[in-house]
Amino acid sequence: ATPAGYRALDDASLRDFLAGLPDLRDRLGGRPPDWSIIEVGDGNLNLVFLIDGPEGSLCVKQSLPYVRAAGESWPLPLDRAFFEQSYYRAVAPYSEGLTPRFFYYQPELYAIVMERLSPHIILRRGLIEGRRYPGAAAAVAEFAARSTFATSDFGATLEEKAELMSTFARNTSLIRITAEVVFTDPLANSPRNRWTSPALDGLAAEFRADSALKVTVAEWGRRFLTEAQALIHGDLHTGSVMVTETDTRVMDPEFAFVGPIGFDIGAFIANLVMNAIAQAGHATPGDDRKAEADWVLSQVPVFWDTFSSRFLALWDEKARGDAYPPAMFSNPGDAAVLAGARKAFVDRLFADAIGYAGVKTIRRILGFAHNADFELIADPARRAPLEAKSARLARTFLLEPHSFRTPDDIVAAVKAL
Ligand code: ADP
Ligand code: SR1
Ligand code: MG
Ligand code: MG
Ligand code: MG
Repeated sequence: ATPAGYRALDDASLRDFLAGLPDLRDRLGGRPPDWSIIEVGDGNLNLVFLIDGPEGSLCVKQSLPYVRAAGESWPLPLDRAFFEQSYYRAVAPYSEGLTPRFFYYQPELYAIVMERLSPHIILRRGLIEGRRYPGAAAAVAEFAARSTFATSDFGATLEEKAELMSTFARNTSLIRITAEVVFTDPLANSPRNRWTSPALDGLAAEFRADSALKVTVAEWGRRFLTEAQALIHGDLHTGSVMVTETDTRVMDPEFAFVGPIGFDIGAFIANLVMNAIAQAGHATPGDDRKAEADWVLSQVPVFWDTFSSRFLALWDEKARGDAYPPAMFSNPGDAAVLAGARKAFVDRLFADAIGYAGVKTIRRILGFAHNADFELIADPARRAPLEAKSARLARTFLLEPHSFRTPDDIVAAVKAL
């Protein structure tokens, strides 16, 4: 049952709620009737309000007791807001300027008050419009490197990591959503699945009949549930990043838990690749989108190279955890061998990212939650071939992973499609 103190906020109750919080009221300025409030949630799960006052603005995000994109027939516990604010607090020391500023959490309302990002837009939307964001991939990579290194067994003590594991292991409602809608459903006969039909009926049946593909996805699902490497964002697609041409913020971390780093890295890579493939579907006479597709694809190596070099640099500068403990490697002769072992670990993260990128792509084409990159291509006759190309590339990621040793291998494979 919905907790007694909870009510879904509306214009009047949100005004009252903020009016009772002096610091936030001061940020907005004026009096409550002077504030303008709009609900802008366009995600799959939650309510999001933007509040503008004479002196400033705020954003309030609130859990609903169901999956917004499905309606009340798909109930969902409210506690995702608790985990979202826990994540913002946990990564705050490492993410200055790379997330919205977190201001306040109201536990009975499951409501988070944070900085309203403006004039930022969702990265995915900007890319679909053919815009370029020169610093975005590197900023997301910097964020991922800092937040995962600091919460890994290399950057945190085992006690610190145990604390994170104990908090975020309870984010089971959302971990279950990922287990089901990302890993299980797309290759099973789930009534929640959908695809561009009838054009992709054959592809969907072929994928569901592919035992080798299913075993591989199941193995990545096992790793997702068992490899507690670091505190990860858990939903790091291009719709979880807001940008201007000069500023990038990672947001919407409600799926956070201590899991495999490659899951976040693979999510971001998969979403860049899907956007690049989808560009042709947004072409108009006089704007073929080829240069835009190439540019988006060029951000895959930027993203990986920044992530891997920053993760390794942090390991060099800030090793203090209980895995590869610095005390074991105090001989001058240890340095080169240790550097090689660290590089090998990061290379394994790339291999993990390829696997998760494959899984995360297939779910967007055959599963419940599709992405705007493809969905905004209105004509199914244009959309389906691009979705099919993405799905087949994803299958290659999963079944021929050794063909993808570097990000340039991904770029070459997309260009060869
Ligand atoms: P969901 O968890 O339901 O996906 P999101 O956190 O992704 O919700 O937010 C949904 C939308 O609300 C975003 O796509 C964005 O347009 C807007 N939004 C979210 N947070 C902010 C913010 N801090 N500032 C401005 N707009 C925001
Ligand atoms: C039922 S929720 C579907 C998806 O929306 C979220 O943004 C996550 O990506 C989740 O898998
Ligand atoms: Mg979202
Ligand atoms: Mg979300
Ligand atoms: Mg052009």
